[in-house]
Amino acid sequence: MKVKMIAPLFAALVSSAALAQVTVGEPWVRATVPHQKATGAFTRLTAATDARLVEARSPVAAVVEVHEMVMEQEVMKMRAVPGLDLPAGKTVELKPGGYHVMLIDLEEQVKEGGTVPLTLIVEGTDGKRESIDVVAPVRPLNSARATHMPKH
Ligand SMILES: [Cu+2]
Repeated sequence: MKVKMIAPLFAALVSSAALAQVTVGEPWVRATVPHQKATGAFTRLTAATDARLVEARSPVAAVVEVHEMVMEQEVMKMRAVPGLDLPAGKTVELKPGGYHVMLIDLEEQVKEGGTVPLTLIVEGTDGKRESIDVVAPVRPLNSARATHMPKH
């Protein structure tokens, strides 16, 4: 068994992920307005060895999915994907307008200044799964490009 330490870029946020084969950089969740039922979570994932993000969970949402954005008849739409490949050594960015973790059926408003716990489940090529817990700060609605107001 080989154990490889990766220097964490965001020590405070990834402390629980430091032993994982996937480094989670700068996670954040977009704030919601009252009664908004869904929002996105974003981060940068870097795998030490080939892996795949296969599942995500959060106590704030009844349903959590990994989404991609696709162009359909000149309209950007998002749809769930069964997983997201994380090639070894390559940083995969989950960002507004691209891949994201979708938090659906929110229990309550996600407010700026708060935090959202997220669990990311990654699977190695050997089929071994590992869960990574992170605490993502909530950023304002208009953070980055507000390209997608989810409608589920
Ligand atoms: Cu989405």
